[in-house]
Amino acid sequence: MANTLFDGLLENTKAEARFAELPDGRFYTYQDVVNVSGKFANALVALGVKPGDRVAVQVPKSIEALMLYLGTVRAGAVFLPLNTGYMPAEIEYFVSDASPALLVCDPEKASGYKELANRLGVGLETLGVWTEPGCSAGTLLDYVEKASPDFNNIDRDPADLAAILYTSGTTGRSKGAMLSHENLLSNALTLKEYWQFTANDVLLHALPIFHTHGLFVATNTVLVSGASMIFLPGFSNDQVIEYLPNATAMMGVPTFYTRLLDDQRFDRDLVQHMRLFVSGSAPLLAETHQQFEDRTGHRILERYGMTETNMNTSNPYDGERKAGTVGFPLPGVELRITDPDSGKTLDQGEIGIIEVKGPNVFSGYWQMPEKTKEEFREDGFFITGDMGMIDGDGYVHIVGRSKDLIISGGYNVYPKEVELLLDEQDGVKESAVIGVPHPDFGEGVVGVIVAEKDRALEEKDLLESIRSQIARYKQPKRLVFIDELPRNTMGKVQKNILRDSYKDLLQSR
Ligand code: MCA
Ligand code: AMP
Repeated sequence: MANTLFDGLLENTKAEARFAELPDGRFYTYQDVVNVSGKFANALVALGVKPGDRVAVQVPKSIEALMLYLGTVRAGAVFLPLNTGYMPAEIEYFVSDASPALLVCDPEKASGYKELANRLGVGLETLGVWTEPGCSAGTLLDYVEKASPDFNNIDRDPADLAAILYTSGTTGRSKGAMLSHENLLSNALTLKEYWQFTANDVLLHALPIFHTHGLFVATNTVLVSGASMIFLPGFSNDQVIEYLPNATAMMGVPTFYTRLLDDQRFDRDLVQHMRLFVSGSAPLLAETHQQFEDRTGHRILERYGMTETNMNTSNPYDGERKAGTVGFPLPGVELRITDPDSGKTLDQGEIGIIEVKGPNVFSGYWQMPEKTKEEFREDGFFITGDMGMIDGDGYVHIVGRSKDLIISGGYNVYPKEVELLLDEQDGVKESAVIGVPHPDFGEGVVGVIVAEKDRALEEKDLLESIRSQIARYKQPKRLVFIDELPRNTMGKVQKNILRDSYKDLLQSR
């Protein structure tokens, strides 16, 4: 027996090789990864975490948070990362739904979470950045510092759960995607081969680590390749430009690349030595792809994935990287395009819903068997909700979404969740939330509001009233007030008309 994910990820690594370089000057070798994640695993056990328990984590990006992820996996528990932008009301939902054994939060947020943790009967620990032994960086490290680095990994089968990641739902209720050891390991191995990662690679890591992209695509691929990374706390042009000369590869959302292209320091000389730039999480405009090539000589490699499925398709490493497409199904992934109504498989060139099947695809939504059933076909294909087609050369194109979803700077916003909140506000009769073009984030959130009769509402007051209730990136960048929402004969709000009317609203920076 073995711990499928941890053993698989670390299988070919060399103890003395470098795993991470941090901007504060610290380095982690692979031996450090084993020792420190072992300490975290022992600390979790000391805190009463048992195999199968969930460990919910909302902490700033740090190497310690990564070690907590690996420690959780080694202890046989289930890692549940949460966006650092979520407000306490949002956290309460995830904690009630997943009933974790432990909630680990930012030391600065602990006082705000005590009552919630007590009420829900969840252990609360804090984790900050551990710059040196003994530094006060949260309560979890008190256990970690005392713990032994030796830990006998808990056996976990390929089908056992390694992580739960929440994705927002079209009904406004978030769903926990259950990801197994096999889902994560198989995808990491596939990406290593497909993108030709080796122990010589240095990945510039500027993504957040509470999502599939930064946590699994980036980190697991580095681990399984025995490669190393420069682990930045977040994305900023200054830091990326400073560290690019020491990197060989970078992964990002399209906003990273448009921001870099806006910076004259980002030029051919700076990136001449680079091997690979990967983009995903949101559509990369063909125009950005072209500008990037003109400026740097590199063709960005675009790929397509989802929280529920990890990575599904990718443009080839060798061979034509076709702008505006997400490439071919990855080895082991079956992909088909179906008719949204009948579910029948469509011919090449026809537009329909993208469905996928493979070892990368999750097993279902946490405690939502009905919802899970709705999103899988009987033959095991998962219905992604993305609209696409396959061209004559076999490249997959994403042409839209059948789900009402906004992707802003790589973060998903489900309009329903924001509409429910706006509708609750004093003086609001109803609302419709839409995504419109945004020069930095690709799409930006706009709320269209109908006020109750004889009520005059102010944009800034209404925005203020929701400010502390949902994550900042979900909040509308602008609100507009109209007398009536356009509806079709079935009474459904015609969001396409609204999107057209307000398409220029966020265009000026
Ligand atoms: C920040 N703000 C945003 C966003 N980010 N608003 C809308 N959408 C966003 N993505 C808000 C801030 O709160 C702030 O508001 C204002 O916008 C300006 O913030 P700024 O400082 O410019 O932002 P930033 O801190 O530089 O962040 C932008 C970012 C970040 C670097 C693009 O959003 C980011 O790291 N995105 C990556 C997301 C990601 O990893 N997605 C992968 C998930 P105010 O000033 O008013 O307070 S998808 C996934 O995993 C699937 C599987 C896949 O395929 O990969
Ligand atoms: P998430 O639920 O956060 O995992 O986001 C997954 C969604 O992001 C997918 O269903 C797609 O709609 C979108 N997505 C991911 N990669 C791409 C891409 N390269 N092009 C267009 N959309 C993408």
